Amino acid sequence: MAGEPYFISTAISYPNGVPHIGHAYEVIAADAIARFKRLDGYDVFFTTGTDEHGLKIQQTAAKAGISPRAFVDDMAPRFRAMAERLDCSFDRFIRTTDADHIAASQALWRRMEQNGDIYLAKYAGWYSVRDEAYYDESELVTAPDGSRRAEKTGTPVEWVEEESYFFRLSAYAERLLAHYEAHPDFIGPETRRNEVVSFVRSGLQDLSVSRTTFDWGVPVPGNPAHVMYVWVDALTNYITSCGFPDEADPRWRHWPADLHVIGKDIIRFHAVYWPAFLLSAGLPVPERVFGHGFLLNKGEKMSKSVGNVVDPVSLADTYGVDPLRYFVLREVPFGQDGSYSHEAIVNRLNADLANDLGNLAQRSLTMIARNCGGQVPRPGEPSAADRALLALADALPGKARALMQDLALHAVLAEIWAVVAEANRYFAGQEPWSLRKTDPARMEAVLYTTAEVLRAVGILVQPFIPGAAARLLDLLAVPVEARSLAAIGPGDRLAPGTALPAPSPIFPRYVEPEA
Ligand code: ME8
Repeated sequence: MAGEPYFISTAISYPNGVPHIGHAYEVIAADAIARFKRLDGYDVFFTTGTDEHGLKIQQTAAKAGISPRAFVDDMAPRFRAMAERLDCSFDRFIRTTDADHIAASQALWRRMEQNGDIYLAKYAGWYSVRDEAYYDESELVTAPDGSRRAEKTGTPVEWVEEESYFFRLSAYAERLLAHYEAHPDFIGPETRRNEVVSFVRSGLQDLSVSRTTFDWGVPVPGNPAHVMYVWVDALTNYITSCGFPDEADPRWRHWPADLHVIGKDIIRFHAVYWPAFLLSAGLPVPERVFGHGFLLNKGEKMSKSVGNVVDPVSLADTYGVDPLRYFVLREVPFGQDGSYSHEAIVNRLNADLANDLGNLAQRSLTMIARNCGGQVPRPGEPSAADRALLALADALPGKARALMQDLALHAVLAEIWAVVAEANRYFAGQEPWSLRKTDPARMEAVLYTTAEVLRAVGILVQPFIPGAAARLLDLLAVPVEARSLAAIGPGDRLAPGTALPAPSPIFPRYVEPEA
C-alpha cells in the first residue's frame, strides 16, 4: 500500500518480570491507533518489543541462576506472545539484543561522538538500579529504615563512582526549548508538556551514558570496558527498526516517527534525551511523544507484595480479547490514569458490547434472515428518520479522524456508541416487527437502514475490537477490500439482494461462573 508513511511505536518493555496490564494497555492503545491509520490509507509501520540490557536484567538473571542471555531469551517471547494474543498488529517486535540493534546503537554513538558531544570523565552520584537512573541529592529522601531513596519512585539508591562517558546534554537546552515552541504537538498531553518544558528551562546537566560496573549492554565503540547506559541503547530501538544507519533501507522512509506511545513515567527520556541524541547525530526528531496514564487495579498501583498483579493474558481468557481491548480504550481517557476491576469490565462488556451493539446486530440480522430471505433488504424511498440516522453514521469518519488527531481514543468510541444508541432508539421507535404485517416494504427500509448503520459502525470499530468487527462485517457480507474508512457513506452502501450468512451473536453476555 502506497499511502503516506506513518510510524508508531510503543515503549519497549523491561523483560525482568512477566508482562503486566500496563504493558498490555500500551500495546493495545498503540495498536488501535496503528489500525485506525491503516484504515485511513496510511502506510503504517508499527513496532513494539523488549528492552533487554542493563544492570537490573543482569541482576535478575543472576538471581535466577542463569545467564542474562538465557534469561531474556526466555522472557522476551512472553511479551511477544502477549501482544499477539491481544490481537496487536505490530510489524516488528524488536529485541535490543538483535544484531541489527547493536550495530545501530553503535552507529548512533559514533555520530554523537563525531559531533563532539561525547566525552570521558569521572562520575559520582546516587544511582537507583531499579530505575536505571542517577538522582541528584535534592531528589532523595530518607526512608523510615534509614535508607536513601529516590523521592519520585521510592526506589533505593546507592553511591556509585565510576569512569563514564558523558553526553553533552547541557548544550541542547536552547535547541530543545525552541523545538517545543515551534512544535506545540511534540509532547502530549498538555500536563506532560508543561512538566518537560519546566524541567528543560531549569537547565540541563550532561548525561552519563556509559557504565563499567557490569557488562550486560552494548559495548561502547572503541572502548569495550564500557557498555552504553541502557537508555541510550533502548531509545535507539526506534531507528534500528527503520533500518538505521542504512538510510537507503526502504524502512527509512518511516523515520522520523509520527508517534511514540509511552507511559507518563518515561516522558523525560523521550522528550528530552531522545531528541537531543538525534539532533546531535544530525537526524530528524520524532513528530510526537505521547505519555499515557497508568492503569491501576481498583485504584491501587500493582505490586507483587500487594498481590494484585494481574496477568493480561488471563484477563483476555476470562473476558475475551475484544472486550478487554474495548474496556481499556473506552474506560480510560487516553492520557489520564484509569482503574480496572472485575465489576467495571463486566459492566462495560454487558452494557456497551452485549446490549447496545450486540443486541442491535442480533435483532436486526435475525429479522433480515427470517423476513428478507437472508438477503440485504431494499431501502425503498428513505424517510426523514432513515436519512437522519444515516447522516449520523456517515458523519462518523470525519469526527473520528479529528478525535484521533488528538489521540482521544475514548472519545472516538463514545461518538460511535452515541450512534449505536441512536440506532437502538430508531429501531425501537420504528418497530419493524409490527411493520412485518402492515407494511413489509417499510420494514425492509428500516432493516436496511439499521444494517447500513451497522456497516459503518463495524468498519469504525475495527481498530478497537478487530475480531468482533470482522465478525460483524462478515455477517453483513462486506467484502474485505471495502472495509476502509473511505467506504463509509453513500458511495458504498450495502447492495440490496446480497446474500447474508446466517446470523450468530457477536458479543456473548458475561455471566458469573457458578460459585
Ligand atoms: O520503562 N499502566 O519499560 P517498562 C500503564 N524499558 N502503563 C504502564 C504501567 C501501568 N501500570 N506500568 C508501566 C521501560 N507502564 C523502558 C522503556 S523505551 C525506549 C524503554 C508503561 O517495562 C511504562 O510507562 O518499565 C512504559 O511506557 C511501558 O509500560 C514499559 O515499561
